[in-house]
Parts: sequence; structure tokens; C-alpha cells
Amino acid sequence: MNFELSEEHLMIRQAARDFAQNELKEGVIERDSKCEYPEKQVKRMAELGFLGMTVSTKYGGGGMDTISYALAVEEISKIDNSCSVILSAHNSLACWGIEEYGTQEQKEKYLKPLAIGQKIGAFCLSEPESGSDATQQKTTAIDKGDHYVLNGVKNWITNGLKADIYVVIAQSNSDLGYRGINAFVIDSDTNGISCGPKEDKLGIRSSDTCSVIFQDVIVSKENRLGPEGFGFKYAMKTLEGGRIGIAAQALGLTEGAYEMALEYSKQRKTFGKPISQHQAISFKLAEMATDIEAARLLIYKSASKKDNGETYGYSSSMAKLYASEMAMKHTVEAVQIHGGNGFVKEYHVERLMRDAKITQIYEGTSEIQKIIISRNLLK
Ligand code: COS
Repeated sequence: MNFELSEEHLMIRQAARDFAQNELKEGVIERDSKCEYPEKQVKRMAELGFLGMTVSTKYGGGGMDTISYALAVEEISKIDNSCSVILSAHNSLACWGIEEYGTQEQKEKYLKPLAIGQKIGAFCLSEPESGSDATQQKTTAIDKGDHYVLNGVKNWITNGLKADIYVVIAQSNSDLGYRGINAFVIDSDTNGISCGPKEDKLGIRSSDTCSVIFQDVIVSKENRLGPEGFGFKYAMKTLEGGRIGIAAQALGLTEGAYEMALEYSKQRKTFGKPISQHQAISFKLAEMATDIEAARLLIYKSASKKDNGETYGYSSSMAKLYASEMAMKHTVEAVQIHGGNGFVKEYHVERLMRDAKITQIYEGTSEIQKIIISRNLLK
């Protein structure tokens, strides 16, 4: 058992750390307040190779492993969780499945521009009535011989407004239940596709989350990903990997909050000594550090299983469950350690606390992770 990161991993971590500190920190409070999309910062992520970092080099990607990806998401999430979710959704939810299940033509046409960040990808699965129970797709993709016609509404789509390419899950034959569901790769400017307004959210406020509406959208058969009826499994496999990214996001933002709380507690004095010297505070710090380490081990283990070609869905659900729960708990504590200052935007911790909440919700709520984990135990 080796707990050491390789030289290459350390270099990637340092590059992501430098990028986050030097290029994301400035303006992060304003972007969050104004819900301003980080246009310039996303362009830089493309230039630095973070978009498409996990795509094979033969399609123009970085050819990096999942540990590298988790490290990049972790570092960026210490500062800017809107950027980290843009990166995470692009790599895990859009690129991964196209590379894994797409045809050569689909990879040439769609994966290559995604891999270099020339185009942005989004994953359209959730619907107003189908989130946790993803089998209940109401968006239809009716087979018309040489093409499908899509109708329906997708909700909570990260990168929805900015994406050039959508991966879309839709029901083609409701009599077959989940076996009638298909996955498609579609240009976002296809006739009949439109977006709802950008959602005004509690956290990750500068990322663009919106609904995507499909109205008589004609999609060629060549755009179906995987065999007929594979869409539900395509979505489930995609989410298995996506959860490693969300877990890494939860880890990174908790570390960000913890580091600030630790520093603050050494500076701030009450009753004649730094508050870190009061057991009420030092115990909180000890719990934070322990949970951060435990989450890190779960995440890296899950990433390592994925890289080694092992089954990892159970392990990525555990990592996401643990990391997102501790993120919520400890970002609240980090605000508490900062006292009144923690409630003020300029101290950054309140933003991380707001950002933490979504990690317990997207790509499967904590309750869904418990279903997946317990089913695995009981099968
Ligand atoms: N990978 C591959 N196949 C999977 C799978 C996975 N992770 N999870 C389920 N499947 C397959 C099953 O093997 C089954 O196929 P077969 O009948 O051919 O064996 C099929 O999908 C249906 O499986 P199951 O009966 O377990 O489906 P359920 O709908 O009952 O599963 C859960 C329930 C909650 C476990 C499943 O729907 C799930 O993981 N949902 C996640 C939803 C989610 O995260 N939503 C948030 C979306 S935010 S983008």
C-alpha cells in the first residue's frame, strides 16, 4: 500500500494550486455576488489543459489519470467552486462517456474540441420530475427511422447556457422502462433547443445552471451514444465517475475553510490568548483535520480503483457521501470559529459554507449514495 503521490501528481497539484491562488482568488467574491460567469478563468483552464485533462492524448486531451483530476478539482475548490464544477462537469459528465462509449466519428467530431477546451460540454439528465429517480425520464426521443425527435425539459444543468455540446438522456420507449432510455450527443445550437434563465443560487453562484428545453429537436441516429436502450446505464456509469469529482470538490472547499479557520484562530485573541488555545476551538480543528484526511483517503482510493480498471461505483458513492457531509458540517464550524467576521463576505468562509450545500445534492443526494452503498452491502 503506497500513500505517496507520484512526482507527476505533485506537479499537477502545484499547477492547480498556483492557478487557483494567482488567477482565481482575485474577483471571486465579486463574481459570486454578481452571479458572473468566469469567462476569462474558464478560458485559462482550457489554456492550462484542465478542461479535457482526463481525455486521452490521441483525442487532444491531457491523458491524465483520475487522481490527477481529483487533485486539480481539490485545489481549485479551495478558492472557486464555480470554476471547479465547470471543470468537473466538463471532464466527468461530458467528455468521459463520449470517450468510453462513443463511436470513432463521435470522438472526432465532439470529443476533440471538448478535450482542448475549445468547446464546453454539459450533461442533461435531471428533469423537474426525475432527479433521484432517474428512470422516470419524461423527455422523449421518438424513433422516426433515420432520426429521433426530442421533446422535454431538463433541469439544473451545469454549463447549460455556455455549453456547445450536450449529452442528453431521454426515453424512447416507455413500455421498456429504463431499458427504453437512450443517450445522445447534440450540438447546443441545434434547432428547437433553448435555455431557461440562469438560476439565482445559494452557492456556486457564478457557474451557469439553467434548464434546457427541447422542442421537436431532430437528432440523427449517428448521435446516439452506445447501443439502443443503453442510456440509463450510460447515465449511471457517468455519475459513478462524476461523484469522484464532486467528492474532491467537497474536500477542497473544506480544506480551504479549515486553513482559513486555523490561521484565524492563531491570530484572534480572547480571554488573554489566541482562540486556538481554547479547547472549544482546538477540538473543532482536530475534528476538521481528521475528517479531511479520511475524505482524502476515500477519494484517492476510489480514483485509484477507477484508474486500475476496478469496480469503483460503491467506493465513489462512499467518498462523495463522506466528503460532502463533512464539508457541510465543517464549513459551518469554520464560520463559527471566525465569529462575526465569518458572516462577512470578505473573509471567504461564508461562500465556502454556501458552496458546500450543493455537494450533498448534485450527482445524487446523500440519501441516494446511501441507497447505492447499502444495496451493494445487501446484494
Ligand atoms: N452502472 C451500471 N448499471 C447500473 C448502475 C451503475 N452504476 N446502476 C444501476 N444500473 C443498472 C442495473 O444493473 C439495472 O440493469 P439490469 O436490469 O440490466 O441489471 C438497471 O440499471 C436498473 O437498476 P436498478 O433496478 O438498480 O435501478 P434503480 O432505478 O432501482 O436504481 C438507484 C436505483 C438509486 C441505485 C439508481 O437509480 C441510481 O443510482 N440513481 C442515481 C440517480 C442520481 O444520482 N441522480 C442525480 C442526477 S444529477 S445529474
